[in-house]
Amino acid sequence: MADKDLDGVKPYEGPAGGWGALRAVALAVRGQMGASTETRALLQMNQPDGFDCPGCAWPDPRHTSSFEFCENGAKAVTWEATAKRVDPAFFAEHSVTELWSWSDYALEDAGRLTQPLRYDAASDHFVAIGWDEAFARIGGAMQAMTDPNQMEFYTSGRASNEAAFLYQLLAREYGTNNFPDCSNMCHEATSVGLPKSIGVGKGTVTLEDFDHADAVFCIGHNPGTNHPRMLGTLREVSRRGASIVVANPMRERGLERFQDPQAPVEMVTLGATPIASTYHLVKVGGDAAMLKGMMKALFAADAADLAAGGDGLLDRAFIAKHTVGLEALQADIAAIGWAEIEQRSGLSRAAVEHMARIYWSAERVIICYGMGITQHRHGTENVQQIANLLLLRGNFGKPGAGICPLRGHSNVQGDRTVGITEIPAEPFLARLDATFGIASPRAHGHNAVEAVAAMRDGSAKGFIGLGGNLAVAMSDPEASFTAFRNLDLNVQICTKLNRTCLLTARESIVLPCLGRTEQDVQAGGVQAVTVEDSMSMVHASRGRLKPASDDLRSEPAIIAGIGRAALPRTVVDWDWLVADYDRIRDKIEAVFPDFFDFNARIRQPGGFRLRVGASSREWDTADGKAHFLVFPSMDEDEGRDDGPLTLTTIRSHDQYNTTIYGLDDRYRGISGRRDVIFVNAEDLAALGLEHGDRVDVIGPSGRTLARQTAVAHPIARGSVAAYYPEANCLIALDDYDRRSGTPSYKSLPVSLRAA
Ligand SMILES: Nc1nc2c(c(=O)[nH]1)N[C@H]1C(S)=C(S)[C@@H](COP(=O)(O)OP(=O)(O)OC[C@H]3O[C@@H](n4cnc5c(=O)[nH]c(N)nc54)[C@H](O)[C@@H]3O)O[C@H]1N2
Ligand SMILES: Nc1nc2c(c(=O)[nH]1)N[C@H]1C(S)=C(S)[C@@H](COP(=O)(O)OP(=O)(O)OC[C@H]3O[C@@H](n4cnc5c(=O)[nH]c(N)nc54)[C@H](O)[C@@H]3O)O[C@H]1N2
Ligand SMILES: [Mo]
Repeated sequence: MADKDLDGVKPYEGPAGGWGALRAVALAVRGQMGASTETRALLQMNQPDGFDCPGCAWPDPRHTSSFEFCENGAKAVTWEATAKRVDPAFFAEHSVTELWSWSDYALEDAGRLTQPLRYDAASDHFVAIGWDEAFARIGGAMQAMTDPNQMEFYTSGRASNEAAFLYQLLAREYGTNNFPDCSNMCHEATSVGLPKSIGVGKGTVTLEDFDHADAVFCIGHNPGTNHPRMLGTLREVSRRGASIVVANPMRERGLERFQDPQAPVEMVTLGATPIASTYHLVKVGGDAAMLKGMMKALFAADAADLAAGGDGLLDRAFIAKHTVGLEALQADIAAIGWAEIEQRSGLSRAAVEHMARIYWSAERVIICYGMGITQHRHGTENVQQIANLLLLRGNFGKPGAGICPLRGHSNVQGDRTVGITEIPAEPFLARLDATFGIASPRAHGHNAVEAVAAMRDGSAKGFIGLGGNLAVAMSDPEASFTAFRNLDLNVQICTKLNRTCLLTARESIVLPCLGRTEQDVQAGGVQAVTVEDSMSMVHASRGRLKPASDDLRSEPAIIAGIGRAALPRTVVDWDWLVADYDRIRDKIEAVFPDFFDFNARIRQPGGFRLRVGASSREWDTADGKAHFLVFPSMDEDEGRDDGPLTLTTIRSHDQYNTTIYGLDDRYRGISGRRDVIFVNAEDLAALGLEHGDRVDVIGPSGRTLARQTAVAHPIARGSVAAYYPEANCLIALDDYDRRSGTPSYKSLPVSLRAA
């Protein structure tokens, strides 16, 4: 008999949003901040003159709307604007060894950092130091490196364009392209895969396109939790009568029905709007088969239509004028059989044909996707199959149509745009060098997996983290913890304490920075920063709150301080640039022509949209065409033994990546805990297990996540799901997409054993 534990497990019957969301906001505010600042801060979020929400990258209606309510945006703000502080007294009381035993939740919940810290090995405590000493120590350690490629410059996607641009300048003047970044664990498959298909590694739609789409597909993303403001958009799509088709291994409440807290009638009558018109529980890792199956059905229907004297279902004029590669794609699709499609996708032929019919019956289609598509060994090919499907019916560059990757961090897309990349293109480096008079290195650098491997193996010796919590976000904590502990220098620029800060190196420095919500004053006065959302809209963000401590510095100012200290012969006037961020923006404009009139255009309400060629059928590929690309397989886990079950890792409703706000996952019916694994009831029965049994989850090479409670859940047969980051111990560091470097966080062969 396995031992059972059903505490806090109870199915959730309500819609997404609604009064539960309002209640959660009230609790978050009460738990983290004083009443005086809360309303002001929340009301200034995503306003023409306020700060950009540090939550997700979903755009706002021109940043001119009245306050758009979002529970998880409110959690992100209250978490940052908390009244709690970790001050020198806190660090005098708690040694690093003691803090290591705290949970990730407790570490961040302790509060905002207030001044620079240095690890003192003799006492095993962090001690407060001044900024000059911090910069001098960092500069000394960086100058002691024998090769600039021994340094890793990590970026998490909350950094502003201005901070990210200065950061890449610092690293390139220092002499390396080692830019591991959170995007490497997230939408790298998009950044690498889409340019080959359509010439740009970004989404092609704008918010307005959702007003014109006849069908919207949502594949592998969970908007109710991760982009809650998108539910408002999907609600409108649904109310217009357009189709919303979902492919997701789990039933996610936000994709089923939504009670809009901004819609008084819905709130008062406890009504809700249905979201998905069709919901398919595709198997984890079954998307390639599903997408190829949809294309197979489309080709068959097209041939039948032609045979019956019709014009066919493909957009042949578009294909002839704009694309290459159709024949190869058709040959590849013709070679696959329905039995394999059904087996790999977990969907019946009828279900796949039904999805395909909705697709070809719609004149204008948007396909949205998230981590369910990208975080696989063949994430890049998955993204390209989505592009193929859209190209077949000319669903690019017309109103209401296009591809819509749901980006992660609020400025992860902007950071890439302004030069955070380990594989920089030559024209960009040439302009950077000409603008500043530096000689950027040409050799490609490390992505996130490569950086951790280099640190583990000892070839990288120094790390700076501009935000983030890499050691916890990365797969294989054993490898990443060892990697960080090997270092000569570990610098963390952050707002709150996290586990990566506690992985002490020979020299460990924590530098506390301003958050998005806080006022940023430099020599030239009050500053604004800029960010780019998921739809390539760039706009200004101005924090208004009083900083958590008088001793915080902005991210640009911190980077400038490191630049001065680490580069004794620097040709960059760091202090001059940081005195007035308009000057940084002028330099961004000089390096990236798409930012013409940058300072003028961000002063317009709503900012401006960066050029996305594919949005107007301009394909920035070598031959100027869009490309159909073949994935000659449907096995997303090629080259790996199949386990009896495939595990995916997901976010709870109460977390922001490695930041755990609380222990509830309301829409999945979990409260007060995270030690669960979601399993299909029939799979449980077949394994001789029951709802509530304690199980060990066994991954490749015997890696084990012990004592999870198996929860019966509406999830595809053969698929199981557990929370990130707890499940990262099951994933090996070298388990990643060979094209994009993205860890395969979303498909791991596992088995379950009664604990
Ligand atoms: N509140 C909040 N907001 C966030 C974040 C957060 O942690 N909290 N994180 C931010 C970041 S960095 C990112 S990248 C985004 C992440 O946003 P999402 O992409 O929505 O993130 P995940 O929670 O990883 O969820 C993926 C969804 O994919 C499904 N899925 C899992 N495996 C598969 C598969 O093989 N195929 C398909 N079709 N679906 C699958 C899961 O059931 C789940 O619904 O959100 C951003 N916004
Ligand atoms: N198994 C599994 N692993 C995953 C994923 C998954 O789906 N499954 N998702 C992956 C994805 S999509 C991503 S993006 C990564 C996330 O990886 P990261 O971006 O590295 O991690 P976060 O948890 O977002 O970083 C949180 C830390 O950022 C700091 N911080 C917060 N705000 C600010 C700020 O304004 N400035 C600065 N300087 N610091 C700040 C805080 O100190 C906080 O502790 O994780 C990846 N890991
Ligand atoms: Mo992400």
